[in-house]
Amino acid sequence: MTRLRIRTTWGWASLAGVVAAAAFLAVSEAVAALVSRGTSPLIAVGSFVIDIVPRPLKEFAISTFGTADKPVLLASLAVAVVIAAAVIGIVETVRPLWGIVLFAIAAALATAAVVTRADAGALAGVACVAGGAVGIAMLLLLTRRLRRWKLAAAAAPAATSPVEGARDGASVGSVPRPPSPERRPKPAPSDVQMDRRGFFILTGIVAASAVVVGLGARALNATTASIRQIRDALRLPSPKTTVPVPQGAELDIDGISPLFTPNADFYRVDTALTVPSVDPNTWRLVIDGMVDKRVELSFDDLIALGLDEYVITLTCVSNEVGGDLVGNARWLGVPVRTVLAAAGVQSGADMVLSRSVDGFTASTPIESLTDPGVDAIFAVAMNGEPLPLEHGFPVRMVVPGLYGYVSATKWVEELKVTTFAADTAYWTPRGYSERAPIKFSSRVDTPKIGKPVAAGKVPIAGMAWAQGVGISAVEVSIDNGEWQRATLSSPVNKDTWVQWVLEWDATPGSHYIAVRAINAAGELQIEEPAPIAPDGSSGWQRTLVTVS
Ligand SMILES: Nc1nc2c(c(=O)[nH]1)N[C@H]1C(S)=C(S)[C@@H](COP(=O)(O)O)O[C@H]1N2
Ligand SMILES: [Mo]
Repeated sequence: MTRLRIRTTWGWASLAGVVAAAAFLAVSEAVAALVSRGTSPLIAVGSFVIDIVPRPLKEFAISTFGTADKPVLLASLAVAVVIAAAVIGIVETVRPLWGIVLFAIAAALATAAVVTRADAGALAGVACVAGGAVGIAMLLLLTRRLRRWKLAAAAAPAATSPVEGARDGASVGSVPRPPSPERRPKPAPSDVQMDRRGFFILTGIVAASAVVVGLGARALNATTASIRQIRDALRLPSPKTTVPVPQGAELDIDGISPLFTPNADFYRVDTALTVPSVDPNTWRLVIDGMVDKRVELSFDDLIALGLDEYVITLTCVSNEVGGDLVGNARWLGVPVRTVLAAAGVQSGADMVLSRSVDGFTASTPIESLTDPGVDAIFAVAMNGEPLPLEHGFPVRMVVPGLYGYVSATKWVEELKVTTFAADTAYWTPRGYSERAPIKFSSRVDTPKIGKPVAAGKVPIAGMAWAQGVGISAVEVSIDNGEWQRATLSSPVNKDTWVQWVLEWDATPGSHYIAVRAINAAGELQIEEPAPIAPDGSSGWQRTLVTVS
C-alpha cells in the first residue's frame, strides 16, 4: 500500500473514524431497539465503565463533581470515545487494516461490557456485534475514499484544489479575473476534486444517517426504559376474587409444562417491530361505533371497576399440532361486558373491532364479549405482576376460546362495536379467517423426540386444552396399539389447560406415540391434519421415541 503522510490527512482521517464510530453506536442502538427492547449498548457501556472505575477515582469524582459525577464520567467517556475513534481513523488511513483491527477490538470490548451487564442480556450483545460490523464497513468505505482523494492529490499536485489554488494565486477579496484558458488549462473538475467531493458526500451521508438513526433509536429506547420504570412502580389493588387452584392441579413429572407459564417463558406473537411504549397515565380506552354513548376510560377508571382474578389459557392460531404457542396465566382484569354495557351495544352489531395503539386490529364476535358465561376481560396483570410490556402493558384483552389474533389485542386502546360486514381486522385480508374459535388439542411434552430414554417405567405426559368447554379425557396409543386413558390433573376451570400422564413400560427400540383429547362435550379431537391457515391447525400429534 502506498504510504500517506499523516500531516496531510489527519483531520479528515479523524473525521472518518468518528463518523464510523457514530455509525457503530447508531446501529447498535437501533438493533437494540428491535431485539432487546429498551436496553441500550451506549448506556450499558457507560454503566460498565462506571462500575469498573477504581474506587479512589470514583470518590475523587464524587467529591469534586458531587451529584454531577455520573454526567462528568459519561462526558469523559464520550471524549475518550471520540479520541479513540479519531486515532482509529488516522491509523486506518495511513496503515490500512490496522485501524480495522483496532476498531474490531474496541467493538469486542463494548460487546463484552454489554453482555456482562445483568440488565442488558445477550441480545444487546447481538446489537453491539451488528453495530460493530456496520462501523467497520463504514470505516473501510470512508478511509478508502479518503486515501483515493489524498493519493490522487499527491500524484497530481498541479491539478490542485481551489483551496490550494487560492494559496498560490488569487487572494481573498481580490477582484476576480476573467478565466484565461491559456494560463488555466483545466477548468473541469479534476479527478482530485471528484475524489474529494466523493469523500465529503459519503461522510455527510453516513454522519447524517447515524445521527438520525442513533437519536431516533436512543429516544425509543429511553421511552421504553421509562415506561418500564412506570410499570415497575405500579401497585395494583388486590382482586375482589381469586381463582382457587384445586389439589392435584399440577402433576409432578420431569419435562412437563408447568400449570402456569412463567411470564419470561410465555410465547409472544405480535406484528410490532418494536414493543409499543404506552404510559398508563395518558392511556385511554375508547368504546365507540354502534353504541348508545361513547365511553372513554382512563387506567384508573378501569381499575376502579374492580379487579377479579381469571385463569385462562391463551393459544395462537399459528400453533402447530404439538407446538408451544400456547400458555396459561393468572390474569387480573375487568370483564369486557361491563364496559360494553356502560356504552350500550346497539342491536344489529355482531362484531367488536379492537384496536391496538400500533394499529393491529382483531375482530371478535360480539357474543364472545357479552355472554356472561364467557370470561372475556381487559387484563392488567399477568401472573402476579402488571402486564409485561411485550404482553400488552398497560391493558390487553383476553378472551377464552378464541385464538389470540381474533381476540387478545395487546396495548388495546379502542373497541369499535360494528359488524363483520362493515369492518375487517388485521389478519382477515392476510389469509386468516375472520372468526377463529380455538380447535381443542393435546400435546406430548415428554419424552421428547431425539431425546432417548432408558427402558423401564417412563411417564408419557403433556398438556391438553379445550377453552370454554374443558377436557374430559386424553388417550395415548403406543405403536398403533389400543388407545389408553391417561391420568388428568384436576382442572382449574374449563378455560385452562390440563396436564396428563400415562405410565409406560418402555422397552428398548423405537416407538410411536400418538395422543388425542376428548372434550367435556364428548367430542373427539379432530384427526384430520390441517395447516395453521386459515383458522388453526388440527390433527393428532404422533411422535417417535427412542428407548435404550
Ligand atoms: N397489538 C397486538 N395485539 C396482539 C397481536 C398483535 O400482533 N398486536 N397478536 C395477537 C396474537 S396472534 C396472539 S396469539 C396473542 C399473543 O399474545 P402474547 O404475545 O401475549 O402471547 O396476542 C394477540 N394480540
Ligand atoms: Mo396468534
